[in-house]
Amino acid sequence: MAEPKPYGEAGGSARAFDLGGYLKSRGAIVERALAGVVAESDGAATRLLEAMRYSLLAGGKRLRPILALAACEAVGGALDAALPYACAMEMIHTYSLIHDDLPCMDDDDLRRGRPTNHKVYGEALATLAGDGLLTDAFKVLARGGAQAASPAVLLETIAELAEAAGSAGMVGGQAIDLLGEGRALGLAELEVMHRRKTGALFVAAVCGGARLGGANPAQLAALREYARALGLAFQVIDDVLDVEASTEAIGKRTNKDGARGKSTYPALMGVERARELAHNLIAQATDALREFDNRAEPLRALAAYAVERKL
Ligand code: GRG
Repeated sequence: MAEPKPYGEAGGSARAFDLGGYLKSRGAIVERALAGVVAESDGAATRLLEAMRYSLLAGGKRLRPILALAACEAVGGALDAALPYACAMEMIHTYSLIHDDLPCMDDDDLRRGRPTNHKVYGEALATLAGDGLLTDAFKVLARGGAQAASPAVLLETIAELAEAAGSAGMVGGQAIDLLGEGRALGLAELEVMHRRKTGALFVAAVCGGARLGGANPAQLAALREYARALGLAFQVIDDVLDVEASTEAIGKRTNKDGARGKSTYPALMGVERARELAHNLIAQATDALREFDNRAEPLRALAAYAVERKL
């Protein structure tokens, strides 16, 4: 891979950070790598691969893989060290969206501006496409990561990702969400649910990327704090967009939480206070990066973007 210039240098002078350029450059690296992680044909199972590629290569903000790369860069690591991990993150995120959209879960027709996986491939193949992406993510990480990381670092990264994606993290959060439908959750319960359902993958993205980039324990602790605050802020804004944005603008059905009587931040505290909460969380996230030099500028800018985004 042609190595793009890392942002900033240790002790280097501050300059205005071009987040648009950064997202474009790191996004392009992620897209290229993702295009190669699922084969195009496999004899009798080619339709399964097609279903996996349909959702994986459908765009999306690529926020989790870009966060993994940015965290790797923030601690002075080379992008190649975190690229298989970045791909694994997006594969797991995509599987969660495919399964979340199934009729037995949120029953959605539109995702990333196109028909959901099961609308095109049917429920059974969509379920398998999600299963394939989840399982293959660990293959991509274990095989690709072995070239850049020590066995101990890679093993810890794999364990942390499994924990974040599984019953202790995202899957557990999804279960809390489903089991809580039809009953009003308080703010504390809502936070616990979102920290697992959405936040855990953000923490894994940042900490895994940093670990593979050679982070020391103090850096990892600070980055964990950053990612915990960022993940929750992202979710608060997701709730706000569900109320305020149009379906055309964000490429998925909006106002679905309210329609289902689900507890959300705007429902519990109003849109204005929800936005204020998100801004406070981003201030916390940014403060957690105080010891980092300007190689953490992408992480700082990504935090601001998470609350200012319109999709
Ligand atoms: C089915 C195991 C399982 C888990 C589902 C992530 C998730 C858990 C459900 C998605 C539902 C949802 C809308 C959650 C809110 C936050 C979120 C994850 C939004 C989607 O992520 P983006 O905005 O999407 O990063 P793109 O398409 O840009 O990647």
